[in-house]
Amino acid sequence: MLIQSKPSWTIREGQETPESIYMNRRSLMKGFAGALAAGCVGGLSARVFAQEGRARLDAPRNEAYRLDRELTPEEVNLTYNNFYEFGAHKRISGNAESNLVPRPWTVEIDGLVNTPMTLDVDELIAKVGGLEERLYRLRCVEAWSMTVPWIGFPVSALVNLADPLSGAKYLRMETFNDADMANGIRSQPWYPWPYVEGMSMAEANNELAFMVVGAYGKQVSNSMGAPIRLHLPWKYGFKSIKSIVRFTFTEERPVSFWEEISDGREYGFWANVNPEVPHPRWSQATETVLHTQERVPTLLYNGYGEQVADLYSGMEGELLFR
Ligand SMILES: Nc1nc2c(c(=O)[nH]1)N[C@H]1C(S)=C(S)[C@@H](COP(=O)(O)O)O[C@H]1N2
Ligand SMILES: [Mo]
Repeated sequence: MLIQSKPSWTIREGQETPESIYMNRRSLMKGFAGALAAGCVGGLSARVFAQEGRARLDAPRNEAYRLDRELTPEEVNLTYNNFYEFGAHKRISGNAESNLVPRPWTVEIDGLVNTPMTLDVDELIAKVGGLEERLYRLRCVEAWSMTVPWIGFPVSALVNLADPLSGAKYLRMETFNDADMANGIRSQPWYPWPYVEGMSMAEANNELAFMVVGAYGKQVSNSMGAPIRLHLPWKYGFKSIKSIVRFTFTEERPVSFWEEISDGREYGFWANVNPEVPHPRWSQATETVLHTQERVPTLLYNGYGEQVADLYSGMEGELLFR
């Protein structure tokens, strides 16, 4: 399924990524080395232990979704995040763990559907049927990548539950908008809160589109978007919206958070990964694998072209790759 890449990459860091990200990555790696040397009693490990309150989630692994790379260690995924509601930097996990309250959590399903509903996230999880684990890549637009053992259910199960009307062309999703829970909402009033994302109905019904409620055998952490977030592995990470409170089926294409901020110039609606289409300010040809610092080639559709390329046939005129 994924194209096997040979491990012949040279390590070149920081050249295409913004300086702040490079600096954060360096201090992260220094933090790990230090924690190991000191027998693991740094602030980083303390935060990881704080996560142990999350419930275990046992879900069978779906072997159709495998990786040709090793998994990113859990501590890295828990503590290196993009979640602007908690700040415009990578080290938001302490803030998110202390202040995001992921349960009880109400989710609304509305818009062009036969069955609008307001329900608790655990009720939603019960209604869609079984959970499964899938190993997926995550490629951030900032040219770093991770791999994650996500637990969740196909977005198509939510579509079936909502039973959309024929006029529904897009699924719009919205993150919570509570400045008491996330102080970045108040301190960064220039952003168009709440965080909004969207996908076409064809994308929502693609087998790869995944609603995430867990990772690493547990409920998903606050920092990674508890209690429910999206993962679209063939798109840049910003499409995979966290801590969703609302799913709206619409005829009109929604304008997503980063699309609105950049007026479509830097971040578009489709945002499919393509190594040959640079971001206006850096190349997308390669990516840094976060925990090893290896610089590896980026693959078209992040390696998932076989499953998704057909979604875009006939759409060549659109800005598909940023
Ligand atoms: N609500 C919300 N969702 C979000 C973001 C955000 O800032 N707010 N950041 C996005 C970006 S840019 C990326 S790369 C992924 C990061 O997910 P992770 O922190 O679990 O790796 O979340 C995406 N979802
Ligand atoms: Mo990202």
